[in-house]
Amino acid sequence: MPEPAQTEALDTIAAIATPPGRGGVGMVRLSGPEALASSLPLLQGASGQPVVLAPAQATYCRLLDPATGVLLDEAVVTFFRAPRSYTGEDVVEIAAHGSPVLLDRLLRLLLAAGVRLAAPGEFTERAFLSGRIDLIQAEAVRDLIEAQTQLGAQLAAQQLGGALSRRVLPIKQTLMGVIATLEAGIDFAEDDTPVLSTDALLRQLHVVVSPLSALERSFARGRSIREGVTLAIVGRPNAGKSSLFNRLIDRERAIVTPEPGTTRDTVQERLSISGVPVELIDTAGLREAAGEAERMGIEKSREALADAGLVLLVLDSKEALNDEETTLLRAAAGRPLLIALNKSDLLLATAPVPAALTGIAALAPDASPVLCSALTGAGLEDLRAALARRLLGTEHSEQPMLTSLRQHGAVAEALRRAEAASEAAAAGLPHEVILLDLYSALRELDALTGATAPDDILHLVFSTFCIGK
Ligand SMILES: Nc1nc2c(ncn2[C@@H]2O[C@H](COP(=O)(O)OP(=O)(O)OP(=O)(O)O)[C@@H](O)[C@H]2O)c(=O)[nH]1
Ligand SMILES: [Mg+2]
Repeated sequence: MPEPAQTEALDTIAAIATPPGRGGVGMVRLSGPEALASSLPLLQGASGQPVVLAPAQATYCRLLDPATGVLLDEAVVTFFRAPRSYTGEDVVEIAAHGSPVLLDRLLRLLLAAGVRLAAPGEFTERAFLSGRIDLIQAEAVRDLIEAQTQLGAQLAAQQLGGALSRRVLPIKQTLMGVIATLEAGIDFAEDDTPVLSTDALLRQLHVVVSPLSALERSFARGRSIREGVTLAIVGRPNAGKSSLFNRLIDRERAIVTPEPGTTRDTVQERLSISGVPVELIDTAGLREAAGEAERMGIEKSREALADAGLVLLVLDSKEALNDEETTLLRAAAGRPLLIALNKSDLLLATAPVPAALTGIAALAPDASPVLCSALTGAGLEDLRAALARRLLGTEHSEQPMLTSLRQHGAVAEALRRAEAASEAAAAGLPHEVILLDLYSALRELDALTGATAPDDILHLVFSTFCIGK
């Protein structure tokens, strides 16, 4: 847990914490020193008596306009006394009926009583400022709310529980240990204190670099799960792109006909592949277009191809690569690409080898194409598994992952500095020089958990939250 970054008393904030629109229950949340005093004038017991709110207990109340005494609603009100609350401050949660009109009135009455409207993410920001959670956990609150798949939610919950922070802590401790040893060596150099040997120093630095490097690599996976991936299905007309698209989303969404050039506009659907939110795009077959509409469709295919995080190239198993496909494979070099050899059901027992294999081996030797049939469903599970491997990477690990660009930036920089320190140590440079890099690495790890994050970074993080959280 970081030290409280701010100790002065903040003002009292309020917001509607439930989503806009009608619902069974709607909640207004207050946090700050005046949370209780500001809400009590609006509350009354069941038989009109003044309300006493015991901490951490739900209390049935009548909601009134304090100026007119008009009954607004009935509510269940919970008071959390500082520091045992979400924000670490006094918090009052008024759960009334989920009527936007009512909740708006309630909020206005509180604002009239001197409470301020909360900014996006301000409740969580206060939890961070009070030292109750670190910055990684604060980001996890936002990620949990915004998770697109069960896996994404699970990952965020793990991070909220402090799993990622706990993975960073031992790295930071080792780093501080190395710094302390080197500092001691410098301070006592004149007193014959044995200075760390280069070998011993390199070994210790390895204990920092190696887990940092694994953590840095975890971002590819964490990012896919949190942000999702765009997956474009491309290929020549009639290869079976739309048929495969329909198979993957498990319904007949795209039009399929035996006529080449069927798909014109791109067709998009969201689905989850092994917990990764995927935006699947079916595109028009690539060829010299016959007419205006098809030409425009093909232009859109090329745009989808350029923007996609992962490309699924669909080939016809019976056909050798044509010029368009050859160019495409050449252009795809170095980009995440998966090849499906579709229509495997049409391969003859006498000629079971797909005609395109030689061309693929020459142009994309690492592609490991998947043989399948959108018609019979053969190989579809292999295709899904291959897609999952591409989306999640092969580095299987139950370890918590980096999920935001901010986290990745800090870890990548810490790693770069730690590696520079190792190189300096290997080159026999003075410990003062090595220490400069190590201190920089430490600063990055502190920024990661928010122990020393500058205000503008904090503002950036919390401004991405929704109001009321
Ligand atoms: N035998 C066989 N036919 C298939 C298979 N996949 C698709 N087809 C047939 O191939 C034809 C074209 O399929 P589509 O899915 O429309 O092909 P497409 O690649 O989307 O074609 P365009 O939209 O024109 O670019 C249809 O008649 C499909 O039924 C397969 O695995 N085996
Ligand atoms: Mg199609």
